Amino acid sequence: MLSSFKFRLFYIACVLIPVGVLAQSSKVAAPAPVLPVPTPAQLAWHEMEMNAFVHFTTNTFTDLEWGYGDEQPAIFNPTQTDAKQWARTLKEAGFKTMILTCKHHDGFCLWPSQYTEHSIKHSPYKNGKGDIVKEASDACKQYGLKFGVYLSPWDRNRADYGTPAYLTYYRNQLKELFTHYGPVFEMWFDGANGGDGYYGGAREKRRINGATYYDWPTTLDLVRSMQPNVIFFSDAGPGVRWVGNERGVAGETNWNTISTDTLYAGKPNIEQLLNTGSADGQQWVPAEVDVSIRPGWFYHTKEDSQVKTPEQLFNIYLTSVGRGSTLLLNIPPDRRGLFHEIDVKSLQGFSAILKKEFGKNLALKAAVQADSYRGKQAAFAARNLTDGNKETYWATDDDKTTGSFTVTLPAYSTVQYVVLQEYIKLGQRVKAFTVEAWQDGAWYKVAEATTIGYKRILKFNPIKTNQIRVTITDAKACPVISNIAIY
Ligand code: FUL
Repeated sequence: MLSSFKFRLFYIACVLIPVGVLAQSSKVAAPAPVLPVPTPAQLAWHEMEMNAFVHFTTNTFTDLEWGYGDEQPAIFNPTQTDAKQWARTLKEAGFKTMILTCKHHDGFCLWPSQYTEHSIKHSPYKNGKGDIVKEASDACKQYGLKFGVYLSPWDRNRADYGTPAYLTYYRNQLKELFTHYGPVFEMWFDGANGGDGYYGGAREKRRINGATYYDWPTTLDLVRSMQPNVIFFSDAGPGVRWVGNERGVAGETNWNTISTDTLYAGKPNIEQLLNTGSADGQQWVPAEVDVSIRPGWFYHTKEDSQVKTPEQLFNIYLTSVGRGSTLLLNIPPDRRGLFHEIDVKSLQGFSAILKKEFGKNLALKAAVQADSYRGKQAAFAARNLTDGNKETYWATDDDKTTGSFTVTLPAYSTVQYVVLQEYIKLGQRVKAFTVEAWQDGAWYKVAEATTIGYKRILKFNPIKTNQIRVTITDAKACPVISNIAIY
């Protein structure tokens, strides 16, 4: 006879375990990814949302946007440079990173490169002992920002620009930047190539073949061998792409996917393609929205009255982050080497608007119901949309490319923003959706849009409501949505 302890074991082995296995095998698996999907470094980049650009060089002192390359290093003389002021201001305004123009098209280097004399080491700045790349990267570390570098491929100072020797020079500089200044999260490869320049005294126009001259694959491999996780920005990525304009506006339809082999300089309407990406794109190369807080990229006193207002910056936030891209906002230090007071004030005002508009998410932990959910399993249920956990999501069965869910707010409230996020680890899917608000016994359509991606923010006329319904009307595969927020 079995003792009662043994009987329990016997019961567990013969009855409960098989039932458990059966129950498990009837579970529906998570949706298969819709390819392509982001790399872990790209995912981290999406989550940064707000990045800052810092343009600083001899142009700041010559009042130019593109230096010719014949500027004397002696003119670079910022007397109060304080990279900590830049980093502190950015941190307080909600930015996650800082990308510095270590060398712009004029070729002047903000660090004492051993490969050129055209640098800060021949400027009066700290008697030639200064290193602004180091100051900036140290300040980033101190304030918890990631650091990125811009190293212009076009160099109007170098005599060897246009020959193979210049590529060795350029790569040597990358070695300096990627080994002496700590982790670099992003490398910005500017596509500008204007032709004429000083070129060591030749003062002529030089044309290079943008498709072949730089031999990018070799350069990217070199950088990856030093820092494997760096994100490369260029028109065609491979990490992130240009958004096609410098106005701060991502496409209303914005796919993170695009086929990079179809991108080439001079292609008709390339800006339009970069702006929207393409639903059937073969690579994940999201758009980065670079725009300056001033009309120019460099500081000019005459533009002090044209600094973008907090409201303008907020609108840019809505057309960049709010359309599933990240914002790369440029703030140029002035001739003192400081962010100008007007710019600082505007950034503070911008961050105050963000806090005011997005301070309290009315949907957090709110009740939510979907018309269906995947396999009727809690793992894919609608409540994942409002649980505040970015790793959980609502998904439908595979045979559906539509679906809707309704959030019930704790009380009638005036709302004017709905924020949606796809679980992009499984790819970007949604092609069209609507948002409705319940009022006086009826649904009113308050917004209609196409793509969602990492984050979509819809702003509409304020409406008093206690229910918001989102309907996905078209998608590449079953919708997988991780978050809804309502403000
Ligand atoms: C452009 C450059 O020519 C501008 O000077 C600036 O650096 C901007 C971010 O990219 O291509």
